[in-house]
Amino acid sequence: MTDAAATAAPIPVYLRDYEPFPFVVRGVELTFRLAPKATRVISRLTLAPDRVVQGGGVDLRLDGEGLRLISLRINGNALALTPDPTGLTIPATLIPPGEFVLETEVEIAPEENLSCEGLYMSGGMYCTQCEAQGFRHITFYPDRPDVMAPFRVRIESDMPVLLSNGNPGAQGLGWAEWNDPWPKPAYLFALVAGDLQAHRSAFTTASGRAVDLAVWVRPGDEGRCAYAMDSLIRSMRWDEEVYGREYDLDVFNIVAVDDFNMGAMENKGLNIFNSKLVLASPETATDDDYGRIEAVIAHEYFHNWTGNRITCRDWFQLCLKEGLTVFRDHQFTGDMRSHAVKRIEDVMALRARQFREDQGPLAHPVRPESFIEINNFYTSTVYEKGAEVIGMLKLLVGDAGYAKALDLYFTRHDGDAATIEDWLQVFQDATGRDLTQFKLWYSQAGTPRVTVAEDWADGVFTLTLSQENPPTPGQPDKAPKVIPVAVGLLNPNGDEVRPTQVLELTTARQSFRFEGLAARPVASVLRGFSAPVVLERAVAAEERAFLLAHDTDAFNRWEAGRMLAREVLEGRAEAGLWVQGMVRLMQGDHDPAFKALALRLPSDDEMAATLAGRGLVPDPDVIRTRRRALHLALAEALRADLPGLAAPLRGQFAPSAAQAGLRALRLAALGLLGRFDLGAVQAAHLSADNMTEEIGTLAILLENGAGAEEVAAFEAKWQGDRLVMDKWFALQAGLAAPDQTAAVVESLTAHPLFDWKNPNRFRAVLGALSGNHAGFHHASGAGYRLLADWLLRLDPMNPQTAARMSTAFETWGRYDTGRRALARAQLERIAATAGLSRDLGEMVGRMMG
Ligand code: B3K
Ligand code: ZN
Repeated sequence: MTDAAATAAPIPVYLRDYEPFPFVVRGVELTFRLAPKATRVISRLTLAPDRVVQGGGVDLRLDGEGLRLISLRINGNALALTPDPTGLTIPATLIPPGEFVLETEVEIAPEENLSCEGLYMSGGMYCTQCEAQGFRHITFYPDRPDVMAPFRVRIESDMPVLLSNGNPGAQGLGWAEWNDPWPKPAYLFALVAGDLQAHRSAFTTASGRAVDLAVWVRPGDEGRCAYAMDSLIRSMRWDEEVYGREYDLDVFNIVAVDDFNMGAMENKGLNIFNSKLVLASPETATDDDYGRIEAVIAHEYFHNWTGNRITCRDWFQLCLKEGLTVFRDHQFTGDMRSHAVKRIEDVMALRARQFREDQGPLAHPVRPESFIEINNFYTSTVYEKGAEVIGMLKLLVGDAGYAKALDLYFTRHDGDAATIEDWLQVFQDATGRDLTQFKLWYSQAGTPRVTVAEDWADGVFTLTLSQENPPTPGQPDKAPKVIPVAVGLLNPNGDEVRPTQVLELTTARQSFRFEGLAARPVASVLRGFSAPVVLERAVAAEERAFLLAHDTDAFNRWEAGRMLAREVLEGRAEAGLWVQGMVRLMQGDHDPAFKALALRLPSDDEMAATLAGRGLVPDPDVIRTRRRALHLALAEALRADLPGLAAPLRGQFAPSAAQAGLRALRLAALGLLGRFDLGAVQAAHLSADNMTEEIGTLAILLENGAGAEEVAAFEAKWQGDRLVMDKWFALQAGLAAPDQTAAVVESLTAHPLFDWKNPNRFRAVLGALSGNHAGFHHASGAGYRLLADWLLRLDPMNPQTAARMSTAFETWGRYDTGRRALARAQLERIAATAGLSRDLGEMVGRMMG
């Protein structure tokens, strides 16, 4: 961003200041004359005062940044007004009464736009990204989600493929028209023009509408679209079957672009995707890539109803569409794959990102109350905790209540720009449940800590649950929340004596009695991770081992192993019980994907968070050493079983959940085997016929300080493939030994293929640096310095990605004084830099507290 707006003093926006827009936009007609250095955007808006909010007699404010205004007319009469750095105000005195037409013509330069926001170029094609406030970089417009209008678009360009939202209209040589009948906010606008190839299919909706489907990619990539298309078709069917939601246009287009700030974008009828979330073949994509493609294709498709047909009144309501859509995509993946495995993976991700956010200086409520740069609030809290909140709501009102509420939500709010109040009202009306206390989940930041105490007397088992809601920035005191705690009871012989029951903890401390038991039971608490809380429970290691062996709830069975492993890594429990539990689990008859998850040790960052949560100062080197030692102890105990567990799969590759689970288990076993037999890993690497095993085995070699030759061979083989080379870069930065991390990263950034302006490549190297816990937090401060250097370099060009990647520093307060001083010095250096973006400036300011 080079315009003045980006460098002006940042002004926070507050939820409490919301005011409706005083005009309605009845129609939008846009003409684009595309040219890399001088694109003309001609806009014709039909406007009228909004009678509901008594508009009229007020100024008309349009947003616009970095636009060269060529002409401005109202009802055909030219106006000579000069825009300010953030937009254009048309004084009330110049606005005729009733409906009027406002025409503007502006010039922009997509080729010079390297921010991946607004209209920009990627790999020779034109594309757009408007959410949250990119449309104002394209033309003057009331760029806010509560202004919804039908759009007609005409694109003029010599590019062969010209796409926009809605249904195709007339077209000819060098031009095409598109017509989107569904009123939408400007953030859902999209345009693509390029030399693209289509992978096509078709879908007929439940009510008989024929929909043409296409995945558009650069020539040469057509062969890698089948899985994305298959995922789309399954998503469309699922949303009809599970939520009764049908698609509503004649076409659905997906376009893959190489330069993209995030995963994908749900523009109406024209989803734009980061190419890494579309393109897949067994040779180039891992099982995790396939899983993510399926989930993100579904997520963007599901937004058609939760986000597009019903959108957000203002950006504070972001979780209304994101929390719900994440919740829906989690349900979808569970249905497609395994609910137990999906839940474990989601909780691991929640703890790694959202708990980390909630327990640091960037903590904010699921519905924030102020922001400086809205793009900084596309966070794990809004998305993942937003989804957890919906999961709790569903538990509290039951499946039938949830289904009833969702039906009411879709009928009552179709076409609306809605709020969290609207959403909760729907649940109150559909189920009769008072949600006043529940609403605190939207307004209070921070992860509650729930403590469990138990008592056994006179045949009565009592569980006493207490909750504590720690202070977060700007929120020193908090009221108790309603926390659904799913509990089951097991007999000492392992049978379940009480099936899962949801206890509602609504006060600071509450007791729940279980009567009629013959013997003291073993409690399985917080089954399925029924609430996003930290559970504090002083349990003997033997009891954890018992639950690891017997719990009928798959999540809690995994959790028992996880907690035991954490305690061993903290030095609070002996390794033996955990190791033996794992050996038994591996010999048992369980889903291979589940076994693979059980074998995964808590990450270094998770251990640092655990220690910090107990008021201790984590030492990254000690954490790393202990983790390696426990891994070795497990390898030794499992020695006899490893060759069997690591055996190659038979038959043809399929990206199915079943095969993915088997491959994950094989790789986990190879990782253990590699502790004494790197030859077996090298052989597996050489014979790999799929990327999951090729990169997975390379990772094991690097973790063990080997793999130099294989790294070189991999580069020679894959240097022409951007997505695969991202993996190559990430692996080396992420797995470098602590003392060498900074040097390795520096040499990677000097590599001719290190195109730092490409967000995927930047993330591959610098994101992997921050994920290398002991390397990034090296006592020399070299990791901190290196990341700060690159953030400062990226910021003037792509502030969104720079700001997002700065969150590597959010945990700086956890560590020892030396590291804290070094990290803080880098934050201060960034903050003191002249011309810092609003995005990075806000993040660094919040992190410094
Ligand atoms: N809604 C977009 C995210 C837009 C991010 C803007 N900085 C993708 C998604 O959540 O589906
Ligand atoms: Zn989304």
